[in-house]
Amino acid sequence: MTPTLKKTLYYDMLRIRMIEEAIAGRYHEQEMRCPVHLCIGQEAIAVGVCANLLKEDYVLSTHRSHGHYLAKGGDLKAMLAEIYGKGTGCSMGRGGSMHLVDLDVGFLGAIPIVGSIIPIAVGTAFGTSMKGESRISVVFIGDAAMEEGVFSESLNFASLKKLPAIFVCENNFFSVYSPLSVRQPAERDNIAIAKAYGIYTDKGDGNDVIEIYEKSAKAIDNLRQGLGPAYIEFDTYRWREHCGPNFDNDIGYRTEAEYLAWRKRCPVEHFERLLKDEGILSDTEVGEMEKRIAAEIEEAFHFAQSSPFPSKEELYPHLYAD
Ligand SMILES: Cc1ncc(C[n+]2csc(CCOP(=O)(O)OP(=O)(O)O)c2C)c(N)n1
Repeated sequence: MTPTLKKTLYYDMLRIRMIEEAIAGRYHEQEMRCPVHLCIGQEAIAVGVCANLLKEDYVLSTHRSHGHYLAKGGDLKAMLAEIYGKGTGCSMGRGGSMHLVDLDVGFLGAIPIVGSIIPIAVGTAFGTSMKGESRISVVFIGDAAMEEGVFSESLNFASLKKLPAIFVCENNFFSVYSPLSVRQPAERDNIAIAKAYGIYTDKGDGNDVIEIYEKSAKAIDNLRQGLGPAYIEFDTYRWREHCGPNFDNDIGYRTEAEYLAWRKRCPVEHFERLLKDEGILSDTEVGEMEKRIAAEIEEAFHFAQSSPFPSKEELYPHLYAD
């Protein structure tokens, strides 16, 4: 991996972190009136996977999609405007944080109904393969989506047709307040389940962007050579509450000690230390990056806040009713 690529991975993770922190910091102003599912702590997976993709490849995601949208190159101004409910938002202010889309960069969409994006991604991969296109479809899911029936049907069909689809599971161990232990039998092994469908599988550390990049590169490489779909799972941890800007380690479903153990392994700080040890990154460069990102964020928030709300007339177009 070249120093330039390593720096890009670092920059992209730092950028997502700073954007998510900025949303968290301004959420109390009550101008962003949709729920937000922040990905702070999980940035490395979005960045490591998407760094392997071409612009024409497709990405699909869930309720926790800010990082995926940004890592695929989604427009920041349009994302923030969407969260503010403005007409300049990427879904024209109708969708909010959970319905991001940027077709220009292949971010096909995000759906918050758990598991529902999986068959859509498989359909997308089916469509592109029928058309003879070379692009691949990557779908990000959480561990709870594995419990939905469509997960099984989708993997079966993707495997049968050797579709160009990559399933990336961000296993953060919780579905809202429910840990894996109350949702899945202890002996359940997601990798074995995915493997049973005859697809390529791998598992890795969701805090290690290089490992994520390399493991997804291998899966994508297999796929581009026609070897069929892949399921890759990365262990990770969401730092903030399930939905919203706050920390909720005090309410009892997980412990502060567990959070702090993951916090200590911060994917951004960990990678920054590594690059500094390797002599690739300096304090000055980090400072410059932070300054550049902060200016971009400021400009995007200004755009979002100063954009108009959609007019009443804009309510009716794009509905399926007459
Ligand atoms: C079918 C369905 N059931 C329940 C919900 C409510 N819900 C929203 S997010 C969520 C947790 C999803 O957990 P996971 O898929 O692991 O993603 P994470 O939030 O941990 O990133 C639940 C249960 C939903 N949106 N859809």
